[in-house]
Amino acid sequence: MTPIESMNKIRSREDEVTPPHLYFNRRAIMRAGAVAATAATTTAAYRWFNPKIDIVNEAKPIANLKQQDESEGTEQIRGWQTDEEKTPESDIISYNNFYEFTTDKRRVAAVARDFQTDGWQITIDGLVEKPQTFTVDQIHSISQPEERIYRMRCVEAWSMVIPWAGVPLGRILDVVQPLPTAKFVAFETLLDPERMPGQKTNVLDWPYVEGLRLDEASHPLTLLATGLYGKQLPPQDGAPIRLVIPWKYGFKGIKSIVRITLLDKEPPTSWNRYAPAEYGFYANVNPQVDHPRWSQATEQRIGESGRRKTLMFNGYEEQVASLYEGMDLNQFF
Ligand SMILES: Nc1nc2c(c(=O)[nH]1)N[C@H]1C(S)=C(S)[C@@H](COP(=O)(O)O)O[C@H]1N2
Ligand SMILES: [Mo]
Repeated sequence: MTPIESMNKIRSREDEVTPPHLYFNRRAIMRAGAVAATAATTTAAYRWFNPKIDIVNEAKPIANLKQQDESEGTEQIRGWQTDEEKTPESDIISYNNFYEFTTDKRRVAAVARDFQTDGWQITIDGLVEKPQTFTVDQIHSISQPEERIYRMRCVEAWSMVIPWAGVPLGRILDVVQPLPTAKFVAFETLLDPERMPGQKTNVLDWPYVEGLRLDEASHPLTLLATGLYGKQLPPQDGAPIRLVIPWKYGFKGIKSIVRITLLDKEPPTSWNRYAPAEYGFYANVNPQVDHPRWSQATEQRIGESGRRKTLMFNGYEEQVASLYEGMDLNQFF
């Protein structure tokens, strides 16, 4: 283990038990009479000088969160959890892509800190029997929120393991009842440049939009996430509700969703519009299909030192490959 790795380990363990402000006080007292060069002292110094670790998610716990049943590894087989080490919460909430706030990954949390999501509503309309508008509480009452520990692979070749909390999107679609003509699902982020200052720039066309085929959207792995590490999503991770599709590149996981519309044709998607030669509609993780400007064969797991091999469908091949039978996977990037 490298020093950084062991530091990360200690850091994540202590994050679980002590809020940072208390931790600093306790450490300060200990340091007064302490012997230097212990791992704990190194960690305290690291924390002291590295501002990113001041970021804490102070949101409320997700009420009534269902933990997965680990008996006989069933949940592993379903892909709902993994043996791989979870990325520390402090990393998940301080290294983000959310262009509505800033394109600087390490500053999203600070810029988004005061993003107000009270009274948030999400409308589902289009080709459905019963169009409807939901609050996050109503989403939770349709299906008990569950914990899902998924790998997350960004198209930029970094990855994390994130314990999400959320509700399978398919359960919500069952309530609105897609019409037989519905084949695709379009998603839209909030458009409000006053609350999302990045929308005053033209790095992307706003609002951010994404899409799935209806069968992808209804797949049991596809999650409408409302939390991580058992607490409500912090703004930087897409509060109060975002999409998670673990076998696709991270940009498909659209954040802060206000509208979901069922359609009979493929909807436009933000990154495909921006650079059609670089980002496709499907965007399934595929180590054999390189991005035009870099390889997708390996990835940097945040908190690890070496690189690891990227897995086909991000390791969910068994669960999702049948969705793409007969398609040329090298073409549908
Ligand atoms: N609305 C919106 N959703 C978004 C993005 C964005 O810029 N805006 N970035 C995407 C990208 S590229 C990634 S990798 C993931 C990052 O999610 P995380 O910050 O919670 O890890 O969010 C995705 N969803
Ligand atoms: Mo990404």
